[in-house]
Amino acid sequence: MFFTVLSIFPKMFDPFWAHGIIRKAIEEKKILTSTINIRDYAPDRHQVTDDRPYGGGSGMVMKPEPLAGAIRDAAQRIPAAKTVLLTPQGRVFDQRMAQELASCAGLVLVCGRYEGVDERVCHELVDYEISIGDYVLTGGELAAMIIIDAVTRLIPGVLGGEQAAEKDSFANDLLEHAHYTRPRIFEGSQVPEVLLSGHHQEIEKWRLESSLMRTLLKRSDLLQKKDLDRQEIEILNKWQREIKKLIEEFRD
Ligand code: 4GX
Repeated sequence: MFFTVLSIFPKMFDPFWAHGIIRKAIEEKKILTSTINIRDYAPDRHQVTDDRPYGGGSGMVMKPEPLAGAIRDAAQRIPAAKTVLLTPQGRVFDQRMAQELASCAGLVLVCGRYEGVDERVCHELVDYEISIGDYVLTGGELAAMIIIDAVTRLIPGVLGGEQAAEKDSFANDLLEHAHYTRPRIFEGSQVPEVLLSGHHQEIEKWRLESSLMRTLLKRSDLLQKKDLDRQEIEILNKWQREIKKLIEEFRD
Protein backbone atom coordinates (compact mmCIF):
# COMPACT_ATOMS: atom_id res chain seq x y z
CA MET A 1 0.00 0.00 0.00
CA PHE A 2 1.22 3.48 -0.98
CA PHE A 3 0.26 6.48 1.12
CA THR A 4 0.99 9.95 -0.24
CA VAL A 5 0.07 12.93 1.87
CA LEU A 6 -0.37 16.44 0.48
CA SER A 7 0.01 19.19 3.04
CA ILE A 8 1.46 22.65 3.59
CA PHE A 9 2.92 21.21 6.82
CA PRO A 10 4.57 17.96 5.67
CA LYS A 11 6.91 17.92 8.70
CA MET A 12 3.91 17.17 10.92
CA PHE A 13 4.17 13.61 9.55
CA ASP A 14 7.85 13.01 10.44
CA PRO A 15 7.16 11.83 14.01
CA PHE A 16 4.12 9.91 12.83
CA TRP A 17 6.18 7.79 10.40
CA ALA A 18 8.89 7.28 13.04
CA HIS A 19 7.05 5.36 15.79
CA GLY A 20 5.44 2.05 16.65
CA ILE A 21 3.56 -0.10 14.20
CA ILE A 22 3.63 2.53 11.44
CA ARG A 23 7.42 2.64 11.64
CA LYS A 24 7.63 -1.16 11.60
CA ALA A 25 5.25 -1.38 8.62
CA ILE A 26 7.50 1.04 6.71
CA GLU A 27 10.67 -0.85 7.67
CA GLU A 28 9.11 -4.14 6.56
CA LYS A 29 7.87 -2.51 3.34
CA LYS A 30 4.23 -3.32 4.08
CA ILE A 31 3.51 0.37 3.38
CA LEU A 32 5.34 3.02 1.34
CA THR A 33 4.89 6.60 2.44
CA SER A 34 5.66 10.01 0.99
CA THR A 35 4.71 13.56 1.81
CA ILE A 36 4.34 16.31 -0.76
CA ASN A 37 4.54 19.96 0.19
CA ILE A 38 1.67 21.71 -1.61
CA ARG A 39 3.74 24.92 -1.43
CA ASP A 40 6.23 23.40 -3.91
CA TYR A 41 3.45 23.52 -6.53
CA ALA A 42 2.68 27.22 -6.05
CA PRO A 43 3.69 28.97 -9.25
CA ASP A 44 4.52 32.42 -7.82
CA ARG A 45 7.77 33.52 -6.19
CA HIS A 46 6.25 33.74 -2.72
CA GLN A 47 4.71 30.26 -2.96
CA VAL A 48 1.28 31.41 -1.86
CA THR A 49 -1.26 28.59 -1.35
CA ASP A 50 -4.26 30.57 -0.09
CA ASP A 51 -6.37 33.48 -1.25
CA ARG A 52 -9.43 35.54 -0.23
CA PRO A 53 -12.84 34.00 -0.94
CA TYR A 54 -14.88 35.23 -3.91
CA GLY A 55 -18.01 36.88 -2.53
CA GLY A 56 -16.13 38.20 0.48
CA GLY A 57 -16.21 37.13 4.08
CA SER A 58 -13.64 36.12 6.62
CA GLY A 59 -11.03 33.40 6.29
CA MET A 60 -8.99 32.15 3.37
CA VAL A 61 -9.44 29.43 0.74
CA MET A 62 -6.75 27.13 -0.65
CA LYS A 63 -5.91 28.17 -4.20
CA PRO A 64 -6.75 25.55 -6.81
CA GLU A 65 -3.56 25.57 -8.93
CA PRO A 66 -1.00 24.36 -6.35
CA LEU A 67 -3.41 21.74 -4.99
CA ALA A 68 -4.35 20.45 -8.45
CA GLY A 69 -0.68 20.28 -9.45
CA ALA A 70 0.22 18.35 -6.32
CA ILE A 71 -2.72 15.91 -6.65
CA ARG A 72 -1.97 15.22 -10.33
CA ASP A 73 1.70 14.61 -9.59
CA ALA A 74 0.89 12.25 -6.71
CA ALA A 75 -1.80 10.36 -8.65
CA GLN A 76 0.60 9.92 -11.60
CA ARG A 77 3.17 8.21 -9.40
CA ILE A 78 0.59 5.61 -8.26
CA PRO A 79 -1.94 5.30 -11.10
CA ALA A 80 -4.34 2.96 -9.18
CA ALA A 81 -4.42 5.24 -6.11
CA LYS A 82 -7.66 6.78 -4.83
CA THR A 83 -7.65 10.44 -3.80
CA VAL A 84 -9.18 11.32 -0.44
CA LEU A 85 -10.01 14.84 0.79
CA LEU A 86 -10.26 15.21 4.56
CA THR A 87 -13.23 17.44 5.32
CA PRO A 88 -16.00 17.75 7.93
CA GLN A 89 -18.41 17.43 4.98
CA GLY A 90 -17.23 13.92 4.11
CA ARG A 91 -18.64 10.50 4.95
CA VAL A 92 -17.88 9.76 8.60
CA PHE A 93 -14.95 7.36 8.91
CA ASP A 94 -15.52 4.01 10.62
CA GLN A 95 -13.99 0.53 10.74
CA ARG A 96 -15.91 -0.61 7.65
CA MET A 97 -14.41 2.29 5.65
CA ALA A 98 -10.96 1.44 6.99
CA GLN A 99 -11.45 -2.09 5.60
CA GLU A 100 -12.61 -0.71 2.23
CA LEU A 101 -9.61 1.61 1.99
CA ALA A 102 -7.20 -1.16 3.01
CA SER A 103 -8.00 -2.93 -0.28
CA CYS A 104 -6.81 0.08 -2.36
CA ALA A 105 -3.40 -0.07 -4.05
CA GLY A 106 -2.67 3.45 -2.87
CA LEU A 107 -4.20 6.48 -1.21
CA VAL A 108 -3.47 10.14 -1.86
CA LEU A 109 -4.62 12.08 1.20
CA VAL A 110 -5.29 15.78 0.68
CA CYS A 111 -4.97 17.86 3.86
CA GLY A 112 -6.70 21.22 3.61
CA ARG A 113 -6.14 24.23 5.87
CA TYR A 114 -8.02 27.50 6.31
CA GLU A 115 -11.76 27.52 5.49
CA GLY A 116 -11.35 24.83 2.86
CA VAL A 117 -10.31 24.21 -0.73
CA ASP A 118 -11.60 25.68 -3.97
CA GLU A 119 -14.70 23.67 -4.92
CA ARG A 120 -13.43 22.99 -8.46
CA VAL A 121 -10.53 20.93 -7.08
CA CYS A 122 -12.91 18.77 -4.99
CA HIS A 123 -15.06 18.02 -8.01
CA GLU A 124 -12.42 17.17 -10.55
CA LEU A 125 -9.67 15.46 -8.62
CA VAL A 126 -11.11 13.83 -5.49
CA ASP A 127 -12.54 10.28 -5.32
CA TYR A 128 -13.68 10.29 -1.67
CA GLU A 129 -14.47 12.98 0.88
CA ILE A 130 -13.95 11.64 4.40
CA SER A 131 -14.57 13.17 7.84
CA ILE A 132 -13.10 11.61 10.97
CA GLY A 133 -15.98 12.94 13.09
CA ASP A 134 -18.34 15.81 13.77
CA TYR A 135 -15.89 18.35 15.15
CA VAL A 136 -13.67 20.99 13.54
CA LEU A 137 -9.90 20.64 13.21
CA THR A 138 -7.39 23.30 12.16
CA GLY A 139 -6.31 21.16 9.23
CA GLY A 140 -6.69 17.76 7.61
CA GLU A 141 -3.27 16.45 8.75
CA LEU A 142 -4.40 14.76 11.98
CA ALA A 143 -7.40 13.30 10.16
CA ALA A 144 -5.06 11.84 7.50
CA MET A 145 -2.88 10.30 10.22
CA ILE A 146 -5.92 8.67 11.81
CA ILE A 147 -6.96 7.14 8.50
CA ILE A 148 -3.44 5.93 7.69
CA ASP A 149 -3.15 4.47 11.20
CA ALA A 150 -6.47 2.59 11.09
CA VAL A 151 -5.86 1.32 7.53
CA THR A 152 -2.25 0.25 8.08
CA ARG A 153 -3.06 -2.10 10.95
CA LEU A 154 -5.51 -3.95 8.65
CA ILE A 155 -2.86 -4.70 6.02
CA PRO A 156 -1.94 -8.41 6.15
CA GLY A 157 1.28 -9.03 8.07
CA VAL A 158 1.37 -5.63 9.78
CA LEU A 159 0.07 -6.88 13.13
CA GLY A 160 1.59 -10.02 14.64
CA GLY A 161 -0.64 -13.11 14.98
CA GLU A 162 -0.98 -12.24 18.68
CA GLN A 163 -2.81 -8.99 17.98
CA ALA A 164 -4.53 -9.98 14.74
CA ALA A 165 -7.00 -7.38 13.51
CA GLU A 166 -9.86 -9.93 13.40
CA LYS A 167 -9.92 -9.97 17.22
CA ASP A 168 -10.49 -6.22 17.61
CA SER A 169 -13.30 -4.19 18.89
CA PHE A 170 -15.59 -3.60 15.90
CA ALA A 171 -14.26 -6.56 13.90
CA ASN A 172 -17.27 -8.39 15.39
CA ASP A 173 -19.34 -5.26 16.15
CA LEU A 174 -18.64 -5.58 19.90
CA LEU A 175 -16.34 -3.65 22.21
CA GLU A 176 -13.27 -5.47 23.49
CA HIS A 177 -13.50 -7.54 26.68
CA ALA A 178 -11.73 -6.30 29.82
CA HIS A 179 -7.97 -6.94 30.00
CA TYR A 180 -5.77 -7.77 33.00
CA THR A 181 -2.06 -8.33 33.52
CA ARG A 182 0.19 -8.87 36.57
CA PRO A 183 0.06 -8.36 39.51
CA ARG A 184 -2.82 -10.64 40.58
CA ILE A 185 -3.88 -8.11 43.20
CA PHE A 186 -3.52 -4.39 42.42
CA GLU A 187 -4.44 -1.93 45.19
CA GLY A 188 -6.72 -4.53 46.73
CA SER A 189 -8.48 -5.38 43.45
CA GLN A 190 -8.36 -8.97 42.11
CA VAL A 191 -8.06 -10.40 38.62
CA PRO A 192 -11.22 -12.46 37.78
CA GLU A 193 -10.54 -16.04 38.91
CA VAL A 194 -11.49 -17.68 35.59
CA LEU A 195 -8.62 -15.91 33.78
CA LEU A 196 -6.13 -17.65 36.10
CA SER A 197 -7.75 -21.08 35.68
CA GLY A 198 -6.11 -22.02 32.38
CA HIS A 199 -9.51 -23.33 31.20
CA HIS A 200 -9.52 -21.94 27.65
CA GLN A 201 -13.17 -22.62 26.83
CA GLU A 202 -14.31 -20.93 30.07
CA ILE A 203 -11.98 -18.00 29.39
CA GLU A 204 -13.42 -17.52 25.88
CA LYS A 205 -16.95 -17.60 27.33
CA TRP A 206 -16.01 -15.04 30.00
CA ARG A 207 -14.48 -12.79 27.33
CA LEU A 208 -17.60 -12.92 25.18
CA GLU A 209 -19.74 -12.05 28.23
CA SER A 210 -17.39 -9.20 29.09
CA SER A 211 -17.58 -7.89 25.49
CA LEU A 212 -21.36 -8.10 25.41
CA MET A 213 -21.76 -6.44 28.82
CA ARG A 214 -19.43 -3.57 27.96
CA THR A 215 -21.18 -3.02 24.64
CA LEU A 216 -24.61 -3.06 26.31
CA LEU A 217 -23.53 -0.57 29.00
CA LYS A 218 -21.31 1.75 26.96
CA ARG A 219 -22.52 1.50 23.34
CA SER A 220 -26.00 -0.01 23.12
CA ASP A 221 -26.27 1.60 19.65
CA LEU A 222 -23.72 -0.96 18.40
CA LEU A 223 -25.73 -3.84 19.87
CA GLN A 224 -28.89 -2.65 18.14
CA LYS A 225 -27.19 -2.77 14.73
CA LYS A 226 -25.53 -6.15 15.30
CA ASP A 227 -26.56 -9.56 14.00
CA LEU A 228 -26.49 -11.50 17.28
CA ASP A 229 -25.50 -15.16 17.07
CA ARG A 230 -27.06 -18.03 19.06
CA GLN A 231 -24.50 -17.88 21.88
CA GLU A 232 -24.83 -14.10 22.25
CA ILE A 233 -28.64 -14.33 22.42
CA GLU A 234 -28.32 -17.08 25.05
CA ILE A 235 -26.11 -14.82 27.21
CA LEU A 236 -28.55 -11.89 26.92
CA ASN A 237 -31.44 -14.24 27.85
CA LYS A 238 -29.48 -15.49 30.85
CA TRP A 239 -29.00 -11.90 32.06
CA GLN A 240 -32.68 -11.21 31.51
CA ARG A 241 -33.61 -14.23 33.68
CA GLU A 242 -31.15 -13.12 36.37
CA ILE A 243 -32.52 -9.55 36.40
CA LYS A 244 -36.14 -10.84 36.55
CA LYS A 245 -35.23 -13.07 39.48
CA LEU A 246 -33.62 -10.13 41.28
CA ILE A 247 -36.73 -7.96 40.78
CA GLU A 248 -39.05 -10.76 42.01
CA GLU A 249 -36.91 -11.31 45.11
CA PHE A 250 -36.97 -7.56 45.73
CA ARG A 251 -40.82 -7.47 45.52
CA ASP A 252 -41.22 -10.24 48.16
N1 4GX B 1 -12.45 15.33 9.52
N2 4GX B 1 -11.00 19.77 9.11
C1 4GX B 1 -10.05 20.25 6.90
C2 4GX B 1 -10.16 22.51 5.98
C3 4GX B 1 -11.07 22.05 4.90
C4 4GX B 1 -12.43 22.34 4.88
C5 4GX B 1 -13.20 21.91 3.82
C6 4GX B 1 -11.28 20.89 2.91
C7 4GX B 1 -12.61 21.20 2.83
C8 4GX B 1 -11.84 17.44 9.47
C9 4GX B 1 -12.67 16.48 10.12
C10 4GX B 1 -11.78 18.86 9.82
C11 4GX B 1 -11.16 21.19 9.36
C12 4GX B 1 -9.93 19.44 8.17
C13 4GX B 1 -11.27 21.97 8.07
N3 4GX B 1 -10.50 21.33 3.92
N4 4GX B 1 -11.19 16.80 8.54
N5 4GX B 1 -10.15 21.69 7.18
N6 4GX B 1 -13.51 16.68 11.14
O1 4GX B 1 -12.44 19.26 10.73
O2 4GX B 1 -11.57 15.52 8.55
